[in-house]
This record gives sequence, C-alpha cells and structure tokens, in this order.
Amino acid sequence: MHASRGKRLRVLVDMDGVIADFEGGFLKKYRAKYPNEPYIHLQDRRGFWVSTQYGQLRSDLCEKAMSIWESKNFFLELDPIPGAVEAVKEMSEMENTDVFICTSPIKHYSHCPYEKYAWIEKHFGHEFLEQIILTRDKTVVSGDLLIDDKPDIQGVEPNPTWEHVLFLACHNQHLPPDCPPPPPPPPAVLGP
Ligand code: UMP
Ligand code: MG
Repeated sequence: MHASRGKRLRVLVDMDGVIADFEGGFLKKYRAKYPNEPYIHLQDRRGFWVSTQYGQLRSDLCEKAMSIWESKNFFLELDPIPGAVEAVKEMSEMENTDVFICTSPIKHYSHCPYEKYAWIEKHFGHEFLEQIILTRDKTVVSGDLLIDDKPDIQGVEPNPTWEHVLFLACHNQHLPPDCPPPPPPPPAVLGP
C-alpha cells in the first residue's frame, strides 16, 4: 500500500482523545453544569462511550452527559492534549509524510463540525484546513496508519488500508495489549 503511493506515508490522526482533550473537557463542563450529580473520575473511565458509562451510573445521566458535548462551544473550547499539536505539526513536516486529521463529528450537527474546523484553524493555522477529514466511518478512508483512541474501529469496509495505532486514553488504558490474531488452523485431514 505504502509503496504503491510512491513511498509517501499517509498518517490519519484522530482528534477527540488524541489531539483534543474530549474527556477532560467533558468532565469539567459536566461538573460545572450538574454540580450535585454523581460523576466518574477520569481514572475510573471504562469503555469508549462516556454516555454509556454515565447511563450505567444512573439512567438519566446518559442524556445529561450528551447535553454537554451537544452544547455550543464544547468542541471549540477543548484543550489540546499536551504535546499533541506540536507532535502533529512536526510529523506533517517530515519528508514523504502526509498527515490528515480524521475525526468523527456527532450527529447533532449544530455546532460540532464548524467547531472542529475552527479548533484546527486555531491550533494549526488556516493552511491545515486542507487536511481535515470528517467522517463517521473511518474504514473507508485510505491511509497507512490511523492513530486513534477508540479500540474497535468498524465500518462498511472490512479490510481498511490503514494499520490502527491505539492511542492511550483514560478509557482504554486497562485493556490487554492487542495480540495478533492466531494463525488459521491447518486444513482438516479427511479420512480415506
Ligand atoms: N462521542 C459520543 N458519545 C460518547 C463519547 C464520544 O457521541 O459517549 C462522540 C464525540 C466525538 C466522537 O464526536 O464520538 C468521537 O470521535 P473520534 O475521536 O472517534 O473521531
Ligand atoms: Mg478519538
């Protein structure tokens, strides 16, 4: 794949949880909006979906959690993950390397897609707007590497071109390290 593109390496970098601190931004705004409701410390987060874990804590907290990232300025005001903006800029300046930000917007689209563009412009500059891919299905995007904090990235393409590099996050740090799948069993030997 890599060689077929004249040796250029295409790196897809996820946004929430990799360069933008979605979990930290969520917890700060959730606690400010619902100071009397229970919350989950970042070290106790398990599973990719924040809304699912809050819903397990108490069913009505699922919608309360969603109301946070559906609010205006939520995505725009996320802090960068320390060092991430610098690392992505550096990677995009490397020889023979093309970097794209590949991010899934929420379906409540009033603010999120606009704010993702504005966030990239604010932290990377106007030129970087050429390198944004907004998609709900990352399996159809071609690349060599996808750096993403979501452990299971699925979609309509069963064999994406990229190799998934799992980015460490509070919700995935307890997962066992990914092992390559076992080789297929030898063909059954049929009797005479
Ligand atoms: N998101 C939800 N629910 C959650 C947690 C995250 O809808 O419980 C959204 C926020 C982001 C998207 O728009 O999922 C994650 O995008 P990626 O980082 O996978 O691109
Ligand atoms: Mg992510």
